[in-house]
Amino acid sequence: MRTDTGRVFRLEDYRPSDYLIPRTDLSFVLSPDSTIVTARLLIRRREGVAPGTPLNLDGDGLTLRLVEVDGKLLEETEFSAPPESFVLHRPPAKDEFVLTIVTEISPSTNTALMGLYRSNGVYCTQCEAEGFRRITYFLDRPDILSVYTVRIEASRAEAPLLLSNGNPGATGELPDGRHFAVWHDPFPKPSYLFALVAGDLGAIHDEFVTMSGRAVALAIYVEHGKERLATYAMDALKRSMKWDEEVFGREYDLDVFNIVAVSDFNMGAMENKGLNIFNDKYVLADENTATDADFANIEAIIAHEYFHNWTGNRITCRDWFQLCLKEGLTVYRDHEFSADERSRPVKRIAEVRTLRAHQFPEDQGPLAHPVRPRRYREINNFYTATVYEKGSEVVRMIRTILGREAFRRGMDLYFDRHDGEAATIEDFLKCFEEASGRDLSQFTLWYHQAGTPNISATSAYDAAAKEFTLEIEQSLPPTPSESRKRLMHIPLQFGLVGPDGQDLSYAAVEGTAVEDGVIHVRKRRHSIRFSGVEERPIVSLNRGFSAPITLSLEQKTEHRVFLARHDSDPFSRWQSFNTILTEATIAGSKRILGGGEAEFEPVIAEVAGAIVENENLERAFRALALTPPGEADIAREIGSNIDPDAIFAARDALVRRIAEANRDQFLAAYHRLEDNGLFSPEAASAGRRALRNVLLDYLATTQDGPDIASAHFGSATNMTDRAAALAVLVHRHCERAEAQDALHAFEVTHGDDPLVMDKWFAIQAAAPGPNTVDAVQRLAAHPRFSIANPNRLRSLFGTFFSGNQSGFHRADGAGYRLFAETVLEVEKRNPQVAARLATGLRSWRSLEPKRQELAREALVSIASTKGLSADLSDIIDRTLA
Ligand code: 0A1
Ligand code: ZN
Repeated sequence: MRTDTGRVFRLEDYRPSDYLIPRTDLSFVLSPDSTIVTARLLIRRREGVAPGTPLNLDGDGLTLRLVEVDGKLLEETEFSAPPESFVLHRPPAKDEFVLTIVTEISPSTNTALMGLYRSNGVYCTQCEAEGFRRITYFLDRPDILSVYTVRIEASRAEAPLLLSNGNPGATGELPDGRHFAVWHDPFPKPSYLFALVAGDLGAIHDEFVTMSGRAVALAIYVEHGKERLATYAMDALKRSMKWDEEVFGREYDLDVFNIVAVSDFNMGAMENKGLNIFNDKYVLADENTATDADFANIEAIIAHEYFHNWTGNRITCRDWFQLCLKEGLTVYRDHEFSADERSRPVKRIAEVRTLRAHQFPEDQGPLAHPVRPRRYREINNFYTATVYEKGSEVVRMIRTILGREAFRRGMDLYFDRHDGEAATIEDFLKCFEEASGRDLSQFTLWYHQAGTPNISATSAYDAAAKEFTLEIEQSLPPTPSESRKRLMHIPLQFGLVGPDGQDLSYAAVEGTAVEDGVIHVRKRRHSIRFSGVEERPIVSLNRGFSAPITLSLEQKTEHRVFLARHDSDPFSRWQSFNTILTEATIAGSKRILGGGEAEFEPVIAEVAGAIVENENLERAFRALALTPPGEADIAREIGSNIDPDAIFAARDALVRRIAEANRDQFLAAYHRLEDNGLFSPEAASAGRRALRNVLLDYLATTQDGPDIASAHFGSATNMTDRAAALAVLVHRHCERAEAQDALHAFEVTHGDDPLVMDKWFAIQAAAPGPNTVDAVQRLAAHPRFSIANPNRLRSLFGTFFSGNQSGFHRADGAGYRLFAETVLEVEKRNPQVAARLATGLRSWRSLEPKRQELAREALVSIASTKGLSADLSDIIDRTLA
């Protein structure tokens, strides 16, 4: 493990390397404790670099066994190999030479899960971002593209399956029960896309014929006995391949495409060329083990990794500052895929909820950074919601500004021009400027400035003149190390909604660029006058969430109610009701803090009732509309001096109020939506379950709540319903025997399935209230829990620290003490996962003063621990700064 050196990497320091590595031949002789890696690297001096310039390679924790140049063994004086690098002092003066390096590594003791490690007895690799240097010395940076040939040798009994990138080559038997396989990847790639898997796994196989008629052999490898659980992932893969051909004109390029599911994985999945490696959570699914959300995630992540083949692999990043070039764009592509495969409005609402839950707090706290950061200490900490989700929103805005056709021309130009290269954000933007003739220079600020812009708006209607005016003002709050911000180009989709719910037309508009239903905000203030507006409209702003901003729009509740009922844009319709619920909860929490009780206007419950009954709306949409904003959403809106207990109480009161007012109607709807016993993971069926389960959550607060939830649990024929009922019981009735019985029954049925048990841990870790700290501590000692496995850690501790407002932020600081202890314990094995857990306190400064002080103490206790990893100290230092 690298400990913190405090080194900062800066974008402006980028310079090309002195040497290139056009060919890389690797040989692995696998054994758990001592794997021998022989790297034969064709090294080419870059033009203009002085002959004899020292060659510096990256390394991390390697044991060097041997070095040769052009087949000649080197003396120890000719090179040095301190822990983090290899230096060849005087390389041959000729243009090219072959450097052979033999290193020894120990996969079985690699607990950081970076480089070559073992998961359940399977050898696997994770090289992004800087894991390849834990396998061999190399120019481990994304702008070094090399053609790889890989030979893997292992015991056949231990590893009958030997996989690497590219296409399969020779295989053969060796003495002593060993065998080998050779793989060749003709596409030059950066080292972070290297992968190797060796082990004893089961598989499902299929085939995809590409648009030019080439047959590609597809395989998904999983633990023996779990093959059947990979069928949904395979189906998603084939749909992704087809979609990328149809929508982006991108065809797959190798003879094989392999996916391997492993149970120990730091992130979701990895796009290694031709050999994607997945966290098994995002491959394995059937109705008894996976929820509808799991199916949707599997579809999205399978697509995401596959789409990287073009956006990431064929065109990669020049340096890690450009991470959003591949991630923001690929998230945009997977969002579009899911929108096409499922319901576009429902998908959009889900995306915005995710963005607000994960990216907004990042942007509004001490870890804020631009979509393209300018500096980092540990790149692993920049796989963030800002780079991924906001990065995707920025691409979506480009599409909104350019329109569909020009956007597609820009993408085509990008693929044509940069195929086989390591590119930058500037390269990317230039393609859209050229393809559309538009000037995107002001828009570029979305990549460079951190923080969430705010738009405030007021409106007025002059009935006599038939004029409607909109006053719009943009502002961007300061973020760490960026106190002054420049004005952004914000594309706001809008409509002027008339009394019948239809958009009103207008004769002319004055004051700014309004184009095809989009206001292009570029200045601090805009005064926009629409003339010829026949009736008083209600303005619907930021339709479809066209820009990732916060909106301060003075609007009466009755106008919001009108939009919630009638806006033709489904996103805005959802937003209007969500804003009503948010504002009501905030007002309720203020009253509670003042010693009173939360009160709610009756119209809120009325609208909720009307939504349930509105058969013109998709069920999944209705489910989302009825889902009250989470406690963290409310806290974010309040912004400072947060008391999570008051928010919890207000939200709970709102749910009870809505349920009480609509009890009979909700119960009737709940019964109407009953399961017919036949399961399909498709969006329409999932929507029915989602609506029924939201109703269950409301009904659980009413008189027969525990009985209804318990019956729901007992009769569930799929995991979505079972997990929903368990959550309702544990979160709303944890003191009742029904809750404990359900927990027990769930454990008896699913105790041997770690991924399902993750739900059991997570549901308990998310239980609101002061007792959950102790419960989480108890669960950490449960035989099914393991501190070594990232999925277990995330389900128990990740859920508690980042997903349980009232439980984690217990007033006496017990949650924070558990936080410090756990983060330090995890860090000893896996710094990357520890650093992620540690982001659970990133919003500590918005807490009320007492909690703030207790949180600060916990953070300081971590910061003052000696020998912290670069990953963890980077997060803690920035959080405290
Ligand atoms: N590129 C992957 C995500 C990923 C990033 C880092 C990892 O290890 C440190 C692993 C995976 C993706 O976007 O899917
Ligand atoms: Zn990605």
